[in-house]
Amino acid sequence: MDIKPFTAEPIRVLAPDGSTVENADKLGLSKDDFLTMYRWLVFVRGVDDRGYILVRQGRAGFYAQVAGQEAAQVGSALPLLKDDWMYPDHRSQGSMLVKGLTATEWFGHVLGRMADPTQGRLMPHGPGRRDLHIVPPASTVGNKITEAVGTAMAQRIKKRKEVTICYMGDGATSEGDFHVGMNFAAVYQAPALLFVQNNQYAISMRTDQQMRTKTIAEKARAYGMDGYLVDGNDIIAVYAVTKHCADSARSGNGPSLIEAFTYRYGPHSSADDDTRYRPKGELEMWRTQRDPVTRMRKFLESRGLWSDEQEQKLQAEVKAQLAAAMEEAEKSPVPEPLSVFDYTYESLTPHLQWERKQLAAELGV
Ligand SMILES: Cc1ncc(C[n+]2csc(CCOP(=O)(O)OP(=O)(O)O)c2C)c(N)n1
Repeated sequence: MDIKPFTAEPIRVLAPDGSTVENADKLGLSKDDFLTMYRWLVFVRGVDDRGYILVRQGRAGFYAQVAGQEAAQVGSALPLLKDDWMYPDHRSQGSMLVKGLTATEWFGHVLGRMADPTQGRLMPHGPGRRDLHIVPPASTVGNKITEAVGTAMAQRIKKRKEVTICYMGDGATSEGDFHVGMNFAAVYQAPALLFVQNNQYAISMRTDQQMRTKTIAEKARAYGMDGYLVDGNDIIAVYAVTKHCADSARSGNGPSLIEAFTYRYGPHSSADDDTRYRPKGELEMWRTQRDPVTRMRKFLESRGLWSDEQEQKLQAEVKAQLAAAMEEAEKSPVPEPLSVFDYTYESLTPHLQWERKQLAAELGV
């Protein structure tokens, strides 16, 4: 398959009904690769459903679902190598799971338990894992883009082969950080993949209210890098485009911008009411006609690779796996209150020493 930048229409392998519009066999993917993709899609949706339930049950305070965007997340994380760097944003848990964060760690994070690799310290949706090169996202939209490009530049200077992927939403591309990051990445030919999940909304603001170009991908041209528009609900296409850009960056050909055109099913977060700004019928159309999980399943079925029995077995496996992960996360203790002072400064500033003393007195420890 010839992967070209700046296409007018999104790059696509699978049509919404699961039939192929490109020769999927030319990508060098095996039957097992396709099955792995599908299993991840089902797993990520399962994690997300359960994560959101925690908020509905009053056991967690905040959740931002990835439902609808699973193909963009899984498809872009699968081609990465173990030591590649990942800068997720606040809606990237699917990609983090593929990179190696466990479901127990994710639920532990949502519940603020010690099972969270960052021990309940960071903002919701902000875990990371040093050994997996997952850098925790920050709450400020777009502010990790320059850091990610810096990490990519560092790999180049050190003559290392790791690439850096930076996830952002369409809203983040309206921030100054995006433009600074794009320029630096191109000028220094950083091995960076700037991956935009264009779910068409920044909370309630539609993309046509925040930019004048038709696509985000075309902005790459102005910085001197390639920009790829891909159907973000087609996992095979997302995989192929991301792999293409990762290979290119790894071979010293610099950065790429990828726009995965997709849609989120849930509200922006558990604190949002999306019925106030979505046009009637839009959500239903995406959910029933464009779903990334159903699309991949239909593709597998059309090749005789998947049956109802296999589906039932997989759903049961994922259910059991996630129930065990949730149990483990819930068993994990909450962090010691005084530990809030640990790990940020090597030695506490006088003010923090005073605050620590106050809290210790309050707690009677
Ligand atoms: C600098 C900054 N401005 C505003 C906000 C409030 N805010 C949080 S998420 C968000 C929308 C982000 O939209 P997008 O980048 O498209 O990602 P999505 O949530 O759709 O995945 C906004 C405006 C913020 N956190 N930081």
